[in-house]
Amino acid sequence: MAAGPRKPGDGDPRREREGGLATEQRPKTERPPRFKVVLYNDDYTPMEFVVTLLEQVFRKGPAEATQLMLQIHRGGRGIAGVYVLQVAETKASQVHRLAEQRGYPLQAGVEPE
Ligand code: TYC
Repeated sequence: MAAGPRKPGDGDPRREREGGLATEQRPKTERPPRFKVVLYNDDYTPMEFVVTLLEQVFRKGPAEATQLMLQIHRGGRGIAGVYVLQVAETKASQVHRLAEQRGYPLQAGVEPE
């Protein structure tokens, strides 16, 4: 029997359903996973430095940066931002590099959202 090109309707009805609309309906809009950049409190990093870092690295406005710094100061840690993995890791590295340049022990971590 000659095997010509397969057309819709000439196959196994189970396969027909699998290849049909039912499996095509989910739009391909899956988001990549996101990661939190967490800043930790310590006793030595100056408040003003943390505020400036939140403004420059995490693009916070002055009021939000100040509130977040105080929240970290009082609560021990806080979320500076949420990003795709590569961006989160870059920002955590920037925190460490800038703090190290000034001799401050400020620590940042990356956690799944
Ligand atoms: N606790 C620091 C101080 O009193 C300020 C500080 C805030 C440090 C937030 C780190 O992530 C931090 N100077």
